[in-house]
Amino acid sequence: MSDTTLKATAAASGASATERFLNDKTAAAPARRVDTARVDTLATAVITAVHDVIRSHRATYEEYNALKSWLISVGQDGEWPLFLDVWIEHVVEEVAAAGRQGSKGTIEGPYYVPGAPALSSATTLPMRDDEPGTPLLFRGQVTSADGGPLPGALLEMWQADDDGLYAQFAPGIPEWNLRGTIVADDQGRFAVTTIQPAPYQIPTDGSCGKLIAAAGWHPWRPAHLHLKVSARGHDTLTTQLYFKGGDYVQNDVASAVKPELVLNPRPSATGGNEVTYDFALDPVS
Ligand code: MBD
Ligand code: FE
Repeated sequence: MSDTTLKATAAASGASATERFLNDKTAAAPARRVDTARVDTLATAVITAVHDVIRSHRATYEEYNALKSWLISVGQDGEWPLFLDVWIEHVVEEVAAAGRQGSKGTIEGPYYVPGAPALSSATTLPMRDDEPGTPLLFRGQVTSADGGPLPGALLEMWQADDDGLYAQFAPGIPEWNLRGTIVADDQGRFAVTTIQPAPYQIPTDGSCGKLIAAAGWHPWRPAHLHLKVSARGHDTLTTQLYFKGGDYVQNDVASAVKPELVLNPRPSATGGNEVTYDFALDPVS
C-alpha cells in the first residue's frame, strides 16, 4: 500500500469516526445523564491514578509537555474514538459482560455504522465485482442462551477489505462495501458469503500511530469480522471473530481477542473457505 493511501486514510478515518460517534444518539447522548456522584467518583479516581503515575515514575516537565501536545493532537486528528476503542474499551467490555450466560463478545471499535443494507438469510455481503481476498462462507444459527432458535434474528456485519480498509472510513471504497444486516431464517440460521479481511493497521501518520512509534509498540490488529447480533427480548451481542493462526491473533494492539472468538475455517468444495459459528443471546434481564 502506498504512503499516499495511508495518509489519506488517517485523516479521513479519524474525522469520520468522530463524526459517526457524535451522530450516534444512543452512544453520545448519555454523556449528559451520568449522575454527579458517579462523575465525582470516576473523575477523582482517574486524576488520582495519574498523580500516582507521575510520583512513582518521577515524570518531568518535558514529559508533561509532551503529553499536553499529544493530547491536543489526538483531538485535532479526530482520533479520540480510535484511541479509546484500542486502549480502553476492552476493559469496559470486560466489566459490562460479567455474568453473561450466552456467547462471548468483545469491543465494538470505531467503525460500526448503523443501518447497513438488509440482506436475506442466505446472502453475499455487498462487494465490488473484483473484490480481492479469499472467499469465506460463514454460517450458523442464532439461539437464546437456553438453545431455543431465534427466528428473524439480525446479524449486522462489518469488516475491512483485503487491504485492511473499512468502507465509509477510507477513501475510494463504495458505501456499504462489506457491510450488511442479515435477517436470519425461521430457525435463526444464516449463511453469508464474504471475503476474509486482512489485518488492520492503526494509521501511522496520526496521533495514535505516533504514540505507537514513540513507545516502540506495533500498530496491528488481527484480521477480524465484526458483528452485532440482536433479537427481540434479548441483549444485543457485539462481537468480533478472528482467524486461527493469523498474524497478531496472539498480540492484538486492541487486546480484544478471546479464545472463544477464533474461527478455524476449512477449505470448501466451491473454492475459498467455510466455517460454522453459532451465537447464543442472553434474554433481557
Ligand atoms: C478496528 O478495526 C477495530 O476493530 C478496533 C477495535 C480499533 C481500531 C480498528
Ligand atoms: Fe475492526
